[in-house]
Amino acid sequence: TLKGTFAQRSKTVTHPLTAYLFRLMDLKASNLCLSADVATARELLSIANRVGPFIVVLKTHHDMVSGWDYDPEFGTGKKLSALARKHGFLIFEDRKFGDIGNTVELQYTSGSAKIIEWAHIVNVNMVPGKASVTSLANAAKKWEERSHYSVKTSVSVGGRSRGSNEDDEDDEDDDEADVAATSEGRKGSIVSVTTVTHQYEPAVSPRLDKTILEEDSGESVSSFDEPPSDRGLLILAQMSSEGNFMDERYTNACVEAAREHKDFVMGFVSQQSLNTLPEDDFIHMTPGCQLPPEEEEEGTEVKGDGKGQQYNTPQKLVGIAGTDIVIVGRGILKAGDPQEEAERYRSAAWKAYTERVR
Ligand code: UP6
Repeated sequence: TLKGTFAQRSKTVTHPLTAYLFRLMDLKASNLCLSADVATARELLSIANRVGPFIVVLKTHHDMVSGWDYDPEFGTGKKLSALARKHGFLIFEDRKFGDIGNTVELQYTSGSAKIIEWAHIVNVNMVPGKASVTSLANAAKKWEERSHYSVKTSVSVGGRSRGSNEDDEDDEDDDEADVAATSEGRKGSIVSVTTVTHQYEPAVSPRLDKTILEEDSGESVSSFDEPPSDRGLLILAQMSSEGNFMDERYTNACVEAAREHKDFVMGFVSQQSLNTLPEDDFIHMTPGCQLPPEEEEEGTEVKGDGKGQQYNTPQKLVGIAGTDIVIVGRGILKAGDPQEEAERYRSAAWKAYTERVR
């Protein structure tokens, strides 16, 4: 898949959220994720609004943000979701869950933060074993079922019944379609069963701070479709930090777990592409990315942060190692003009991608 374009991959990938993300990347010409490691909720919303046009994923560490408002209707999570819809990006809470299955499930869905409610994507540190992935997958499934309802329309003309989901080859597994087929069956056979899924929307949309909205430079309402309501997981398979313990055997076990949960696992946080089998189409997001300062030559080595972080350029990560999205924190946040710097990173990462697939 190193040569496959994001547009092509959006059509074939299994996970609906990955398909949406690939489409977004193609539309916005961006494979940039901002790691919004800021101190306050106010700064978080402000930077999300300013950098939103240049990114496709916003990564958070909600537990380093002070002043996080936990209100389920009007809190920080809901405000972030509103900005995500407005600019077209997904929210990735970099929680790196790392405990027994039962605990990670509760940490994902409960507590003050209720991460599952506002984060499209989370990630897991697989040290405790594969059960943590299974538990998060089950939690997401339960949540997805709860927050949806279905409306069914059946047409009876003659022929065999089938669900509207074209990927669903096996009608026997589709309980709801079977029920519809049985009730309609008395009158005649069914040619199509259409399932329309609606998402519950809060009655009032979250009030975004007026000053935050006014910081916006231009057009404010985007025309991006709503993302699917599916939740997604990234497995932390490789780290950027010096001397980390994620060796090849560990990374391979992560890939194995991902293949076992393709309906929930979107891909990896990794330093290289881990798609090795022909059917693998996982997405790869990569932290430890910086560009040399603008005045220096392209391709210059980038130093670490003196605290174990190691940096590579988008050219090396996307162009050579074959990852898809670069995750940039301080490279953008510490710049004099974060908006301008986000555009510089977007353009460099996108160039690395277009040259790779050419
Ligand atoms: N992160 C890494 N390396 C990993 C996994 N995650 O740096 O292997 C996260 C950090 C931070 C961000 O927790 O939020 O990515 C990198 O930030 P930086 O660009 O400012 O170094």
